[in-house]
Formats: sequence, structure tokens, C-alpha cells
Amino acid sequence: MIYGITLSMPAWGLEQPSGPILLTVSGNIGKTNVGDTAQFDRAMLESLTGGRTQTHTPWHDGLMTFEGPLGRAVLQAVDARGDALRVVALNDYAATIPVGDWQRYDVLLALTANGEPLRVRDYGPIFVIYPFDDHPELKNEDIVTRSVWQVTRIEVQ
Ligand SMILES: Nc1nc2c(c(=O)[nH]1)N[C@H]1C(S)=C(S)[C@@H](COP(=O)(O)O)O[C@H]1N2
Ligand SMILES: [Mo]
Repeated sequence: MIYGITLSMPAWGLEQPSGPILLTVSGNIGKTNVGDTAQFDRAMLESLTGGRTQTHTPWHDGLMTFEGPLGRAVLQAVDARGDALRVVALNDYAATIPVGDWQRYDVLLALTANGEPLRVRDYGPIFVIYPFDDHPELKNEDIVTRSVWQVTRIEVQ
């Protein structure tokens, strides 16, 4: 049995997704599971080191609580080697984010807001959330531009 588990979930690789794919990471990465990409279903994202951020945002009324994997945990899971990220949304909007942002700050790939899964109509399924309230220096147009919602892909550059 241990043998079977080892084959399906090698410690040095990524497991295979079994549910709908929420996020595809490509580019300069050392770990893949589908072709030359790393694909994540919800359970895989939920298994990564996560965080909780309480903040106001330009897109929500009042104080919100977001939860999801830390951006840096996703980068670690795929063994990302670049220093810039091209984060692409369902509407083909894309922003370039320096990897340093996700090392310096607890940026979430938020999957829930106030405990509810983010649906596409609430800017889900994944919303890049910076901890604006904890770090007032983040309240600027550059960071707002990097706050991509409806994220579907990340290309490591
Ligand atoms: N998915 C997605 N995220 C996005 C954008 C977009 O068009 N699509 N625009 C970005 C930019 S440039 C800004 S200034 C803000 C705009 O937010 P608003 O359209 O709600 O004012 O969201 C950022 N995140
Ligand atoms: Mo913008």
C-alpha cells in the first residue's frame, strides 16, 4: 500500500489533480504534473500553507476576511525559479508581479471571502489579495494593478 501511495504522490513531485483545475502554473518551474505545467484543483490549493488576511480592499464594502494559500507557498510547491510572475485572469487581464512582493508580504491567492468560496461573479475563483490594512504602503495604484481577480494562470518568468 505504501508503494501505491508513493507512486501516486511522490514526495518530490506534485500530485495529480482530480477535480476541476483552478490554477495552472507554467514557465520557469521545477515541478510539474500535467505536461510542462503545474495544475492545481481546489483540494491541492487548500493543502498548501495558507493564510488569513483581514483588510479593506477597493472592491469590497467594509472589513473583509480572506483565506487561501500564500502566494509564496504556491511558488514553493512548483519550485518557481523566476523573479517575475505574469498573473493572468479569465478576462485575459494580466499583471506582472515581482516575486519579491510575495516573499515580503503575506499575499494570498484567496479562495474565500468571509468564509464563502469566491465564485466567478465575486471575482473568484482566485483573487490575489495584498494585506492592505497591515501595510499602508501597499495602498497605491501599482499594487491595485497587481491585485488580479479571477486568476486562472501564473507564468513564472
Ligand atoms: N481580472 C482582473 N483583475 C484586475 C483588472 C482587470 O481588468 N481584470 N484590472 C486591474 C487594474 S489595472 C486596476 S486599477 C484594478 C481596477 O479595479 P476596478 O476595475 O474595480 O476599479 O483592478 C486590477 N485587477
Ligand atoms: Mo489600473
